[in-house]
Amino acid sequence: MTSQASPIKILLYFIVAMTLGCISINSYGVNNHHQAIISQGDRLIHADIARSKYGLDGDSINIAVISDSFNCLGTENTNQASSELPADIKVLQEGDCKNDQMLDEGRAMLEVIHDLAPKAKLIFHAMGNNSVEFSQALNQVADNGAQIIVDDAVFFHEPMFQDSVAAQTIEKLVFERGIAYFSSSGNAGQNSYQAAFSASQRYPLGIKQGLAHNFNQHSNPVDTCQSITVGADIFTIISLQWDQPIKSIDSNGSASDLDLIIYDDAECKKISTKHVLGGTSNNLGADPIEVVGYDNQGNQKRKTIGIQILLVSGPPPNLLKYILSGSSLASEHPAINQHTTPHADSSAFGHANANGAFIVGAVEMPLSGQPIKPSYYSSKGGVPILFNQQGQRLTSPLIRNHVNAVAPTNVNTSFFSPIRPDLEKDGYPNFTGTSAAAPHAAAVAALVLQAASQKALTLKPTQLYELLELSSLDLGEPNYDFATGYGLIQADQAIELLQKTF
Ligand SMILES: [Ca+2]
Ligand SMILES: [Ca+2]
Ligand SMILES: [Ca+2]
Ligand SMILES: [Ca+2]
Repeated sequence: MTSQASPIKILLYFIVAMTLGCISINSYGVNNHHQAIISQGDRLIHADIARSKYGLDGDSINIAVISDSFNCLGTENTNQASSELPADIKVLQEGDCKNDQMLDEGRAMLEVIHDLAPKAKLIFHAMGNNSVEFSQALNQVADNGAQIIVDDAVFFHEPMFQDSVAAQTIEKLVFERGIAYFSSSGNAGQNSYQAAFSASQRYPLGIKQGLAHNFNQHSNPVDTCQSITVGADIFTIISLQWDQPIKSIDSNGSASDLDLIIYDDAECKKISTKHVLGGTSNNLGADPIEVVGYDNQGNQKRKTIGIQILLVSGPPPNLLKYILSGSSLASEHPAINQHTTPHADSSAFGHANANGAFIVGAVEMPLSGQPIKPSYYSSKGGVPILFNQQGQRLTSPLIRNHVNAVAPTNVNTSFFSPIRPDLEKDGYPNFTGTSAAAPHAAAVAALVLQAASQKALTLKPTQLYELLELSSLDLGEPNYDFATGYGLIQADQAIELLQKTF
């Protein structure tokens, strides 16, 4: 995409880049094996044991996946792929297949669920273009009987510090309709910067363009330019937000206007004109959000650039935060090179921080004999909610225990994605990113709900979550942590805990 792209094209681009693990598929590798392809994650989280020991298969439990598309690639009915999904999937709305960036990641998620909970009834709905359309998708799948919903969508315009329209819908579905909700944490990893606005007394582009933020937390020497590196051959997105209420969900909106300027060099000498989209909208009375994209497509190397944050008008925010889009491919993953804020690098935001949602991070499926490692790109929880749904500031920040748990990524499906490394070299492409982790958790939830129904029990989502959390294998820092939550999901232990508790 170039800077001449039409607004519609730009919008499309942002939409495309919103789906986690965003990559483009150039070819479809058909294979000739006839046995079922089972995610290696099935074993790692003992879903295989839960099935065999307790006779579970997810029978009669309805699970909905909300993601980019189901069968835009047209490969669903080709030999191997067709045996990897049940015939009666309800596709309520297909993604926009005219957009050549649709990857059928939703179908890959469904394949994972079908491996772990083979008798579960599956539903698909496209995620839509924004939080509002996503909300409609949520209600649609709920009205079609979903008992469990899982999504992997990211909307860079979703608020960080206040519950979005979609986050509010999720809260209702969970607490009023008893639907269990699973969301991938995101692939941003540690790529978030967070600080109070610090006045540098410098106006690098002139007084009218605004006062530059000083990135140096020690104040001196003043540094109004932060070096970051964007991924190779990809469009990197920065979502900058600050602590003022959101206009788009019924309030007065932002009292301040901030801009984010991108330079083609790490010292902020030359403003980038060719590669940048957005960053300078008027935020007064609108949302306190600037979404900026840097187009590095076509360049096979990562690129180091400089960013500047300017206060154009209004009071200086007490808190500003940005999150970079990420990738499960190291060459595509961006980095913040200086003035990092390691104790404030939370990056699971928007509906991936909704009240009542179970947020799933990722661990890499280990090669045999290797330890289990959290994925470097798995987004951390801890983003503070600062405003209530009416836009009034809370007396103290609300921090939810998100991420809730982790599940495996880098696992086999029949088709997704041929351009990711097939690490264990078994000939099946590996599905990577937190998008691959979340459906493992949702499938285990189906086994737990089935086991509960066999005891004539209807579990509330929060009861289900608690069973998954308390039976998880602790990872990372001892006990709960924002990177791995309560730990790695263990399906057999969750069922055992259910049997003991109820
Ligand atoms: Ca399969
Ligand atoms: Ca602005
Ligand atoms: Ca493989
Ligand atoms: Ca831990």
